[in-house]
Amino acid sequence: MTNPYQLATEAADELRVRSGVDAYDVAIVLGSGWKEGALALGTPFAEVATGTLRGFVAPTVVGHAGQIFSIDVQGVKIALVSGRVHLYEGNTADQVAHPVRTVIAAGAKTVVLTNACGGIDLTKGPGSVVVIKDHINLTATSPMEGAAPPAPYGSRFVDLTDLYSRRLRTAVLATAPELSEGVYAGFRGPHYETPAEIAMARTMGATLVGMSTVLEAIAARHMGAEVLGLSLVSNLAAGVADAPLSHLEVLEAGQKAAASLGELLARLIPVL
Ligand code: 8IG
Repeated sequence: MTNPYQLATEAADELRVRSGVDAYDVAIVLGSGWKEGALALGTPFAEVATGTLRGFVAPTVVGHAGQIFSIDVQGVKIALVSGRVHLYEGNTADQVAHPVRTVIAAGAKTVVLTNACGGIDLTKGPGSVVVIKDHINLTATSPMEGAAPPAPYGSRFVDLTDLYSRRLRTAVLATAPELSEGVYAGFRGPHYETPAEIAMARTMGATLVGMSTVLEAIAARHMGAEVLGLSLVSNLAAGVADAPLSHLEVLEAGQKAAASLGELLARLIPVL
């Protein structure tokens, strides 16, 4: 089988041809609720269906279509990656990481990972945007598993001390002081947690829970990109409030937040 880096390089070459972009500056991976706001940043001058690129698996989740939009925001070439894929769809860690590896192979030096997640902290309820300070990978897998990465990529034993770039976090908080930071616990899902699992995550130091982001962040850091993580809290996690959780609630929270997420991204682009 082709190694994941070779596959990403080939997909990146196809993406370059189809988009006309020689090298992206920034990639933004769009989680639930973020797509509409991100598309308000600028009119795409190219749109590539990920199903036509090597190595991409089709998303199976409602609200996640597989497309890479290319936009130019004041000279910054941005790839908007819509149609994230997850472990819980039956994908491997490498398949989950492939879109991020592709856009980095296509030049992106900064990767913004957005998501919708559950909130553990009652003071950061639905609609809050939280900057990811660090994560706890509870998926029991890693995109670094498998054969050693080929040159020029570094060792599979990648240092994650500064996984979510301090430089970017500082710049983002200076620009958007209304935001706060949190620790994201990445579960496999797709079931939501039990109240006991949320109590465990809280004890471990997590303030956010989700089913994405962690594997992409590791792969992006390994390839040398600077990583920023932005979470939209869509629901309070199990047992935090009295109400049951629903996927519909998640989609609605995203729709309601769309305009403000777009404005936030527009403010952040110049400081990335
Ligand atoms: I949106 O409560 C969203 N994604 N694991 N738990 C997990 N993922 C989520 C949740 C949640 N809400």
